[in-house]
Amino acid sequence: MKQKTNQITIVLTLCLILTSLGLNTISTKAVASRVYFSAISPDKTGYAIDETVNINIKYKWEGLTANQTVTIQLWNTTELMETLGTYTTPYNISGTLTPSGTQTIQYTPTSELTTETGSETYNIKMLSGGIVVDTENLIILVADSQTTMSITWQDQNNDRIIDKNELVTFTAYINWAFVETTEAHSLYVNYGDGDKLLSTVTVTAGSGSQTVTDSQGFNTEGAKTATFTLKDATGTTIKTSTAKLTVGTITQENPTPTTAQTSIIGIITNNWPIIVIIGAIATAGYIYLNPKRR
Ligand SMILES: [Ca+2]
Repeated sequence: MKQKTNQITIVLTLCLILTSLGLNTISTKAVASRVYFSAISPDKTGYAIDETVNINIKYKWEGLTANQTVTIQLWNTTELMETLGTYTTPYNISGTLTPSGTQTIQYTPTSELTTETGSETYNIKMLSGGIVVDTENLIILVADSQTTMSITWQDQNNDRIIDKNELVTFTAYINWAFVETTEAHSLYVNYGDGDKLLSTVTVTAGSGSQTVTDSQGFNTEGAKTATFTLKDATGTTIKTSTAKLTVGTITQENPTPTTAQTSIIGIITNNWPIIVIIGAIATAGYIYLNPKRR
């Protein structure tokens, strides 16, 4: 009788084990319901002082069986700055069910994120029922305005020899970035006989470029200069660039830079604050992760 009881106990135990294994298999097959950030980024790689920041937030949801509303908050390192908004997953729209999906929404914070130059890290938090369910970093780079100007020239018959009274066409390439507000500038040229107003250059907010050309002949041989000066509305010099050339039967050494070369130089020059900041972050990270190397 005792032996039979033992057999029943073993069978029941096996049944329990098998049942729990079965339940585990079922529960791991079910997709956990969740809403989370799949990507967060500012709408620009760098901002001018006081420029408006837009934040692109991409949501994903999966395994939902009902609509889920989450609250999105902007935090600095220690405290809540503002609630950016709420987002309700469109699980059930007029009977069409989407248990998983993706949505991108842009938020414009009212908090001032661009008052100082440099790099600042913020946190974007997602809350559901008062509990933080996801957090992502948001890095905002703010840079001082940058303006570059380069000058190229081309003689009329393009043999790089400037004859007396041969017309030379000068081109000024002006590039700018991280400019706070649009402002009218003036471009002057001086061929050795005083400043001459060439053109108005509208330096637009953000980044941009403009080229200005002018032609000039020289009625004497020898060393000449063409100095281009960009001034703002108050008459303050923003940038000066000088082309040096020789009039007479001398082949000039410098080849004319192409527009492409100029723009690559411009890109590097215009983005140097970001390159420096990224380099500093990378170096700090390397030192932090490799303390034994110090
Ligand atoms: Ca020539």
